[in-house]
Amino acid sequence: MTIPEPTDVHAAWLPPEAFRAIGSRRTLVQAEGPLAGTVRAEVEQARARYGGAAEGPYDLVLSLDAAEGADGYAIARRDGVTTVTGGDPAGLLYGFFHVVRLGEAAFGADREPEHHRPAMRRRMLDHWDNIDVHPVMGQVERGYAGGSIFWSDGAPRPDLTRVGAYGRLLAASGVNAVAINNVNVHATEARLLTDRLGEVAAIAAELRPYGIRVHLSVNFASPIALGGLSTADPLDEGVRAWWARTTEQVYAAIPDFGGYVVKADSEGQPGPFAYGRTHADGANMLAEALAPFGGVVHWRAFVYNHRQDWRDRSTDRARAAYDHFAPLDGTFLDNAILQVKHGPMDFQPREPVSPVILAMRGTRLAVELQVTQEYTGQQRHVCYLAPMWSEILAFENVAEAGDLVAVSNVGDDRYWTGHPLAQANLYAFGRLAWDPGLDPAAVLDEWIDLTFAWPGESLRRTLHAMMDGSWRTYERYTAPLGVGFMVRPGHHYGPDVDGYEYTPWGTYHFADRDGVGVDRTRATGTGFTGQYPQPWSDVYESLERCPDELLLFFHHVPYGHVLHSGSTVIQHIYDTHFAGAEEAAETRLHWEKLADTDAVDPDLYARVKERLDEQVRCAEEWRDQINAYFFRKSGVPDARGRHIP
Ligand code: GCW
Repeated sequence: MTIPEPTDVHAAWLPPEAFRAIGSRRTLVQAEGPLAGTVRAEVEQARARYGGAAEGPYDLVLSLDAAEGADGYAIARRDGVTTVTGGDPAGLLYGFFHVVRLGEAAFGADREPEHHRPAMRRRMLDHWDNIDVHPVMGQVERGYAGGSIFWSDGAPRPDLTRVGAYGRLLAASGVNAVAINNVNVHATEARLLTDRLGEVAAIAAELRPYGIRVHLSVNFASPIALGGLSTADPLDEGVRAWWARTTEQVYAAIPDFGGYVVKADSEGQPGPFAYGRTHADGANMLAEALAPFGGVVHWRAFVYNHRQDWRDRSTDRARAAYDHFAPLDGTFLDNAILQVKHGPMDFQPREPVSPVILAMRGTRLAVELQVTQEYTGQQRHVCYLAPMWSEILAFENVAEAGDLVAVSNVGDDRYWTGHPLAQANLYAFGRLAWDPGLDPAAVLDEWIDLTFAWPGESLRRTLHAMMDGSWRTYERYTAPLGVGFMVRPGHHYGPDVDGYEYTPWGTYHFADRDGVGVDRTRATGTGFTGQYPQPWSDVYESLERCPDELLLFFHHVPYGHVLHSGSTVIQHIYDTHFAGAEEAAETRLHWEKLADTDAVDPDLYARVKERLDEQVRCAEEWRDQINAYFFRKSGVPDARGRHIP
């Protein structure tokens, strides 16, 4: 096998230098089979580059021992030999990349055996890639890194080397599954299930050497659209037979196919409601079709009324997923996985954890994160998301979900992710899915070491200064105190405080001259707080106990309301917006100190610099619009007398 290393693309966290420590030594791979072959090919390529020998005595020995469990491995060092013992061939591959991460440190002092096993069984990226360029959403829905690495303008890309390179990067971060197409499955993309299945098989072939299974988003109405049936009713025998037959053909072409992803009865996608059936009926039908082959269906819980009347204060979009799905707990088949967005709304920079995750103890769950920065700066802003994800994963039973899924931020851009520093989010997702307890700053160090090949302290300090707190900085200059949205409708970039206020989307802040926020209490509001178990049900209900950063998600309060921080809501808005925009400017200053040094490649420097200029501009726009809006509504001046336009 040849290692996929496209020359016109940035190497991200696997530059040749990352393999120097291994490549300059003597390594033995004692295992057979395809994934072991990948490890052997990696070792040989590194050796060819850095002059290590193929014969012993060995510095590094990789072998198998089932005791380490699926995907697991042990690493140890004794008497000058580093050993990696994979529980299975995939574990061997992950163990190999662990050695890559350690670099020279893998060959230093003795190490007691350390055992590593992934917390999540499935560590999965969802692509929102289209085959055809969608008139509104483009080639990749919510993609901020150019086109798709799979398709271009209606056709599969003829050269898929880059897909292989993607698989290699993902394996090095621990990811083992990829859904390749948009959950909004339009007419052309629906055909990937049938007459365009060859395209899926070709992508699967590129990802397979790195232990990654391919999944496919399917359209619930496929029996009608593709099969010529008159119904897609999940309880109809003809429909069930169609799915069984179709699924059998998928597995005939792709024996290790992962399964289906379904967005049903959501934002215009078809689903079981049309037939008076439940989402469990729909999910279980597909689960049954997949079960004989070991496949799974990821059934999304993102179901809400997107044609709400904004005048109607009783409908609450945050309630929708729980209202639809909690009553179905315990009725899903074993291979039907309910995929729940981490928050009850939609990937805002700050949301409480979705009560669906806390409630559905009798259902297999996948928690869905968004690596693509739809609401967090669209890869023009530095926003390192690992600190947010790690808070989410530390909450109650979230880390017990079997699957962690995220929407990918990758496109055909030379740097993969548009903003080169956004690569760190992709890397961190994989690492946190493997071990949710990892410290985000330590994960960032891993990424820095690999990407910049163990740079000096000064670059490391610069990147930490720019990235560690960047999510909180972003939160400061955008919508305040968990209220969310306030973005430009449609593309979702930049501020527009009332942009969604009188729309059917269910995303309101209810600001008036007296106060702001959404009353979701049981006492006087939508009752959403009642969807949480104790203590959260009472914590969020209580004005006194509700955490500041979520205050406006749960409560409508007067501008003079005093936060735990001691500040009033209105003063907090002013202070955080001045501070956030200032922090964005400081972030740029940190980077500018690298100009004319050889710390980073000049092209990469320029790309980041251009994005930072836009971030600073946009942060000032946010600051001024938010501050002006709330000053005009409330009439309360800034206690520190700063200029508000
Ligand atoms: O975040 C929203 C996006 C939609 C997306 C939807 C979803 C794929 O604005 O573009 O559609 O969520 O998650 O299904």
